[in-house]
Amino acid sequence: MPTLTEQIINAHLVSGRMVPGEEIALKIDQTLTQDATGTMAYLEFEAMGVPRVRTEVSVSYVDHNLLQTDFKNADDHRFLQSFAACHGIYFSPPGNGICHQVHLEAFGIPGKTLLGSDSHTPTAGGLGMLAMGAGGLDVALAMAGQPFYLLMPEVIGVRLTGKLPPWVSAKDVILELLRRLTVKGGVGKILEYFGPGVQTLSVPDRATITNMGAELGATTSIFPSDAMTKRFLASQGRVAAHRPLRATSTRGFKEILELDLGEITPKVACPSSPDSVKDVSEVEGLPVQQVAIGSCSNSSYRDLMMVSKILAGRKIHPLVSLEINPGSRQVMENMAISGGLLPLIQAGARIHQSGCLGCIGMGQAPATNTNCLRTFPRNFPGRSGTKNDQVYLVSPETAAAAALHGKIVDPRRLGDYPVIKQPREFVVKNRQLQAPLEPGQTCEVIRGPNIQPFPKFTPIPETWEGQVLLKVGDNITTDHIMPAGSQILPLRSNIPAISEFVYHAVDPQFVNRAKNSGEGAIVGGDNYGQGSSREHAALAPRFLGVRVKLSKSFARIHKANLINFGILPLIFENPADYDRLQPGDRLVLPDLRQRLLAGAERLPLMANGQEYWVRVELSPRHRQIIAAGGLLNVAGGAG
Ligand code: MIC
Ligand code: SF4
Repeated sequence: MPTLTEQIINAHLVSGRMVPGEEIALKIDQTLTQDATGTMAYLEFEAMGVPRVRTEVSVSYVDHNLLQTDFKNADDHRFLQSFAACHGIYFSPPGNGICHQVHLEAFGIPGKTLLGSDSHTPTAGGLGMLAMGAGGLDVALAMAGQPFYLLMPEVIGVRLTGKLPPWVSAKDVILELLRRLTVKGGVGKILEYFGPGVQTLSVPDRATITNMGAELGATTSIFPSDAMTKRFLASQGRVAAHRPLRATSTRGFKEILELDLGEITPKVACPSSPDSVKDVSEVEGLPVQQVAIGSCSNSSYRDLMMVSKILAGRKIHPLVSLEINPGSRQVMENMAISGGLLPLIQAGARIHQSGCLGCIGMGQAPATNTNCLRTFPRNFPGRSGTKNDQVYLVSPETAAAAALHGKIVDPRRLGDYPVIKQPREFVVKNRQLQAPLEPGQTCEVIRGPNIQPFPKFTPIPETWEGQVLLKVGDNITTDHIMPAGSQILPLRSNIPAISEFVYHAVDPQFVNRAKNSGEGAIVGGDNYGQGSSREHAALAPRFLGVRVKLSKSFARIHKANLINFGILPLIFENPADYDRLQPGDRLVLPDLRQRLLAGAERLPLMANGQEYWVRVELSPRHRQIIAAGGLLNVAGGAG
């Protein structure tokens, strides 16, 4: 069996053929959720009536909604904790760390499949897992023992040679790939890394690269499991989880990209897209007022120790606020033990609890008209919480250099490159993971008033009529559709309330228009719905009456979420028709239900009396779900 991807898929294949573009179903070994998507996912799991998860391991992390400005987040945390205890799920409490970092440390196993209700779940690909992001409902189904359906991706080989030069690190590798491939370059693909350069990268480095494969739109990214993987698992007290895995031939790669690590230079993704990549040297001198180091892409022990060594004995620039968000409690503890925390404190850093924090706008919003350097994976407009924000994505090395100088500086100017030694054995005994109760033990799920019942959705009508409610451009993110941040994230378990914020920053009138127009459609460009896995970006528009989305192409997870909640994703047969449709246009899809269920691959669409043609790229299973008005209407969701 040639590629590692094919080996793992083959071992988990429940149905379908491994032919790119065909629908396959995979057995899922492990699941993860985080709180912002997890509360809804567990409510959906509960609706399926399955008493205990049927996976090998399922973990519920609390890492996103850590601000407790009122009862809502705290209530959801209690719900998640009690729900996990009752249903066979491990629980990682607030402050314990970002789901992806903790999963690498405590649960990831090479060769296993992992489905997570977070788009950065592919982080675990750094350990040789086939790890994918999905909407909460798909994760709920996996917990209920159902397979995960996806289109078989093309496997792209990325052949790594050479070794990273000093001051260049894993973040620069993935930024280089984003420069080459853009935010839609990975759609429908899995990136599999191989070649002699692989062994020069540690597991956390690999995880930085697979993490931001999400920004390429890739289904996932994966590294082999080798001696480096074994060393990492041993350092976590889990050497027994190791097994060697690698591609045995390159025949299965659709294409091979060559990347000489030795040629990579420090990179920066400029505002406001992860693929607006330049060399750091091109933006040197730009004043910087905030530097934030953390997130699931760069907050491992190595990353923070690097920053600590760079700052040791120095003070940060007086006009810079340096925020340190450790990836996990374990990272913090081991930093403290090996003396890495003190230099950060003495240099003037603001050290926060472990979690997502400013990465998803939960605090740490930058000041107006200032530049901000972050080691995070995303810099979509306004995501930081500040309007017109100017967020640059960089490596920890480049971030630390800016914190010292108050401006962007090529880190290669800093002198000797610090050597970071990974502990042979991390102190792991304080992992604050709570195991579930044994079956049969009495337990109670605690629900606060923030949790509102799930809305009911109607099946698709025979003929659909509606109006174009909004027209947007290319690469619209789920942050545009359903923003996050401290005001909106606490409403994730209350669909009527969160729906008030759909397309909030793009068009503040959208919600009223949708509510007053009956059913409607949204018209989008290429790669519609890229970014986060949040199913609320489908669920909330659906609640407002959006039944159809028309675009030039869709991002994978968002398209799956649309289907799950009964929204019909249609593709312009002639992309130029995008220019002809306008907000307010009256649309009719004649005999929609019958055509959809009969398997029509193209549908006539009447708009203002003119006929257009749209493509339907849906499997028979998808068509059933959409016709029923959503997956939860199909035999309790387990269909
Ligand atoms: C993100 O980075 O955008 C998030 C917040 O982690 C999301 C999940 C969410 O919206 O809750 C993701 O990546 O899927
Ligand atoms: Fe959290 Fe940011 Fe990672 Fe999303 S990208 S999981 S918000 S740290």
